[in-house]
Amino acid sequence: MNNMKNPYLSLSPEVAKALEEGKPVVALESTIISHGMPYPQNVETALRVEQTIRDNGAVPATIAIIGGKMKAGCTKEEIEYLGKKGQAVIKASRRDLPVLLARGEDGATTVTTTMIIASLAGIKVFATGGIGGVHRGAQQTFDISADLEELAQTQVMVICAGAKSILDLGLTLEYLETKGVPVIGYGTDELPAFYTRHSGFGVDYRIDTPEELAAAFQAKIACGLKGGMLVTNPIPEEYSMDADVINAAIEKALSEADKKGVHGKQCTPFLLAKVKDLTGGDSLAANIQLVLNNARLAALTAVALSKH
Ligand code: PSU
Ligand code: MN
Repeated sequence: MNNMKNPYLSLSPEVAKALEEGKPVVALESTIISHGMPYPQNVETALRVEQTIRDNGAVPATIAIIGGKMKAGCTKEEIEYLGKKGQAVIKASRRDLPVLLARGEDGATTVTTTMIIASLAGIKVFATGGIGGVHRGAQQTFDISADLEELAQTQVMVICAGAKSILDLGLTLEYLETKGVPVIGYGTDELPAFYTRHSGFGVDYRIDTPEELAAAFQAKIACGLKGGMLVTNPIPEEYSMDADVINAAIEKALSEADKKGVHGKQCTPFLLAKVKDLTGGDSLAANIQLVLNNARLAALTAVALSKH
């Protein structure tokens, strides 16, 4: 661990103490706050997620870049600040870190940068909603999220609700296979598709308990295998959306993005916001529930991992 030596890394006192004592800690990303949900539901959700992690025995560490520091453990005020500023905060991926840190700027961390900072801090488990992946049409656009490369190289377990079908799920799985990232279904053999429990694509392994998730990741760490593990946790049945409704909204959002020529880092936030508008907020409600569900599983898994 090099958190003492890195002048850009700043742990909150609570997170620092928990890590020192070997207590379970769960990392949380901040792009989901600034770019993934509208204000004020983004801030409310971020705080509920933190509470859920506490209720299940772990310490939450919301991760962001504030004033050129990589923070592991944001304050309530910092979460409120990121949530209010929304899309005006820079969405920070791996390539953005050097300049943002050198300039003392702020940035909302994606799955990629949250994994990097979690790993620097010594946090092994990270809960979020959805990950980036291979976009539809990537054969032409080359639009493949840096999240997949990070999963290939940084040793953090990422617990999500699968990937949205704004992506090409089949190609996303192929990419993860090539990169040697285990894709686990929690209580399922099928990759969940974020808003719905089914995608038609199989996962590598089904695991049914937090203890077994922890044991598998511990084995990876013990062998010094670089890279993470992707745990896909289906949205609870009662909150899952009608597949036809959500797929129609996704198709519409994709064709609008295409018409407007949306590309690069704007692509994912544009599609997320469009889908939310088109489904009249139902997708937001589902989004909130699946994040809470992932936070709970992440906390239980971090607890199990802390016993290894
Ligand atoms: N997918 C979601 N919600 C999100 C994101 C993706 O369902 O909030 C965010 C995450 O921060 C993810 C990032 O890491 O978008 C991926 O962006 P891109 O596709 O530009 O790599
Ligand atoms: Mn992209």
